[in-house]
This record gives sequence, structure tokens and C-alpha cells, in this order.
Amino acid sequence: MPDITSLPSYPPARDGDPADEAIPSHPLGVKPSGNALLATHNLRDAIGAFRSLPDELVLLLLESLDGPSLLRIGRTCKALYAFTRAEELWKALFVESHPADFTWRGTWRSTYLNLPASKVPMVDCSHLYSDALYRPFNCAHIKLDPYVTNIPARNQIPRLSDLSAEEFHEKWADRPFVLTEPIKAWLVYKDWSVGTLLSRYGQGTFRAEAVDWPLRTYGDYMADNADESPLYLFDRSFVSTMGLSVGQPDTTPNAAYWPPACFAEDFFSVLGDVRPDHQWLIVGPERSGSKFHKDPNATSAWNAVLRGPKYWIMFPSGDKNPPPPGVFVSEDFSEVTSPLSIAEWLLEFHAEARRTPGCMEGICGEGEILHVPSGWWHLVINLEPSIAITQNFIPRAHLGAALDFLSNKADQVSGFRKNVDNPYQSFVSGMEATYPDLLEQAQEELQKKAEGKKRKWDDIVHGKTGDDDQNQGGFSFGFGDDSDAEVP
Ligand SMILES: O=C(O)CCC(=O)C(=O)O
Ligand SMILES: [Fe+2]
Repeated sequence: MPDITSLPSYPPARDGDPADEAIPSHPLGVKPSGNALLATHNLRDAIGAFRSLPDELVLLLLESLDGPSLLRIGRTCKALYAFTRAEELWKALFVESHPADFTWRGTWRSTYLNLPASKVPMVDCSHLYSDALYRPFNCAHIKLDPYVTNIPARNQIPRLSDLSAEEFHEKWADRPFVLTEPIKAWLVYKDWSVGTLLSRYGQGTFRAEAVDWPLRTYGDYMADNADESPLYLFDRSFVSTMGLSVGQPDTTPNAAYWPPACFAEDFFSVLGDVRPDHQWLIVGPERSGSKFHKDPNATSAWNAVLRGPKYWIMFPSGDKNPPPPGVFVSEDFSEVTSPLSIAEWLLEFHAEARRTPGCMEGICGEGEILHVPSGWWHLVINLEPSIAITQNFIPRAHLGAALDFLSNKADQVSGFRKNVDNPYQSFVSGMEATYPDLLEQAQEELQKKAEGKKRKWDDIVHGKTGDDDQNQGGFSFGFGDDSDAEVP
């Protein structure tokens, strides 16, 4: 029997407890491991040689089996049947199999096996006690409300009706905020409901994580799945797939959308066709979302919600700020390990995150647009079925950060086409041709920053304590605190 102190604190399934009302019983009756303590018998005892292995290891071994082998081993006893019903096993098999044509059937297992729901047996495994099997089910059903409501006043992401480009550059380029008005007009120009998208573009292929699916299939998935981390449609080719016109409505006939004035400046536009991926259509069911990350290449982003509200929780970047609770970053910042699903993160870390200085939270509703400053960590959850468009950009306040990233973190640069050998050099050439003065100013500041770091280092080595000499006054390009300019 496992040591009770090491058990996760999932609530045991008790009938009639109001806290459990939102969480239905596991479809096979599996219960959390803690319930085994009071049980008369445990189906797990029948799994023979596997008995001494932790459940996670049993699942790992099952990952090496193909579909027919999983079905065969699942027929040997109820416990192994329950283990072989784990959806992650079938999702991996499905994704590997790349079927050309298939029908979504509510679960990855049924879809892979092409089984109608009526053919899926309901085996009673109510004497199986397993956190590893119960946890994904529990996480797929937790109530989101307690996490996204009662946001402390100090954490609230500011909400503004609109901003001019000047106000943005002077005061807001480093701060998250929600604009409530400017994209309301997008909804007048185009109907962004899921139904309309499905009827107009249902045959179009869109990327959702590792799969390319017709939108109508993704619509079926959205309407009927019980995944802990729902498959998220994140497509960078939607403008051409949907034949959209992007631009101001007075100059662009049938404009579908256009960035608000405050986000119009974008220095990556000097790269023209070879700029890295920068615009995405995002579609997902309730509970889908994005785990903690920073946006690529030190870009800022806007995220415009066309359907379904999104909850955002964000943290500033910088050497002085640790990563958000539950997120681990390698020493060179190149790898982010956030091993938990969004639901697990909420259960384990949300309360601590909410108390952590710098934490900002807010809900961006339909017809609103949120600003993600360069370098900020963010986690996002869709509170209802959601459609959004996001775009990454480089405003002048973060030109330095982008140059710094492209030159000093070349191994982490992403989204450029393979034919761009040297993204930093391409960007510098584009800036030289279009905005030489701004480039020069940014490079000078980058240089000063590197020298400042070197001086600070020398001061430490030689035992001086001098004042920070970085305070140059006047307008400054933001380099963020993540600059890892080499200290020679
Ligand atoms: O809407 C979301 O899930 C957030 C998307 C996001 O963070 C991103 O595109 O970088
Ligand atoms: Fe992001």
C-alpha cells in the first residue's frame, strides 16, 4: 500500500458532498488511491507481475504497446482494462497513425478504433483505486470559477476603453492591459460565431497542436470531448485558408480585422515576407488554453477575443523576478518546464501565484483585446468555447529587447522560415534600410547595457559597490532584464 503522506490531496469521491457536485463519477467507477485504505478489496491486486510497480510506470509500459496489444492486455482483468482505457495512450496512437479520413467519436480511443459510443462497454471498475487514472478525469471536471473570480484588486489587469499610439509608447508598452472598445467593430464586419466559421470554412484544414484537421472535425471535437488538456487549434495560415482581407476598413474592402492604432507599429514588418510567424487563429473548447510561456523572439502580442471569455494570469519577466510558481526554467532560459496541465497547475499553484508580487490577472471578454508585453509570462484558460486572433509585434519600446534576443539567444529564436540563415542579420538589414536612426539608437543602448553589465561585474570582482550606472534618463529602448549579453 502506498505511503499515505505521499498521496496527492485529490478529494475522495464521496456521495452527497456539495464540493463534489460538479465532478461526476469516473465513467468506469475508478476512485482516488486514498480510498483503498478503507476498501475491502482492490482490483489492482489482480494485475500479477505489474502489482509492485507504481501506476505511472504501468502506464509508461503500456505506452510502448500498439493498439491490438493494448486491446489484448485490457481483456486480461478489470484493472488492466481500466489502465488501457487511459486516453493519453490512444491519443498518442491516433496522432502517430495520421489517418486520412476519420470520424471524431468523443474519445481518442473510440476515434482510433472507430467505435460508435454504443459499442463501448461500461465495465464496472469501482474497486480500482488509482490516482494516476482518476487524476486526469478529476482535472477535466474541476470548477474553474474559484480560480478566476475574486481577483485581488492589486492583481487586476487594467481595463481601458482605448489608447492612442503615443499613450501606448509612453506609458503602457511594459504593462498588460485590456482594451474594451477598439475591436468591437471587427464583430460588425464579420460574423465570428463557431457555427458560421464551421459552415463557411468547415472543409478548410487547420492546425491543432500536432494534427491538421478539417475545421468541421475540430468542431465535432470541441462539442464532444472530455480531455484534461483539450486539443487547441492554433493556426498560422488562417488568413489565406479563410481568404481574409486584413487592413483598415476604409481602405480595405471586406476587411475582417485590423490592429488597433496603439499596436500598429511593428518593426518585424521590415522583414516583409520573411518575418517569423506572427498571426494565429486560436480556437478551443472550455478549459482549453495555453500553459505558462513567454512569447517568441522577445515580441509583444495582442490577443483579440471574438468568442468566449479568456482568463489570463501573468508575471513580469526579468532576472530579479523568479518564474511563476510551478514553472521551472533552465539556466540559459532556453527550456521551460511546466510539467503540469493547466488544471493541475490551478489545483497546485494558483493560490501561491495569486499571492506572489507582480502577479496580474484578468478576464478578457468577447470584443476585447489584451496586451502581452515583451517578456511577460502568461497562462490562459478559455472559460467558454473560444475564438481569438493573436498577433506578435515589436513596438519601439522593445526594439532593443528583440535585437538583444536575436543576437544573444540565437539558439532560441523561433518561427523563421528555414531559408533565413541569420535572423539577426536579416532584421538588422531591414531596419538599416527603413529605420536607420532607431536601429542606431537601439544598438547604442544595447552596447551601453553590455558595458554596464561588464562594469557591474568588474565592480563585484574588485569589491566596489558603486551606484547603478544604467539610469541614463530620457527615452530608453527596453531591453528587459533578461539580456544575457556576454560578460567577457
Ligand atoms: O489565447 C491563448 O490561449 C493565448 C495565446 C498565447 O499566449 C499566444 O499566442 O502566445
Ligand atoms: Fe503567448
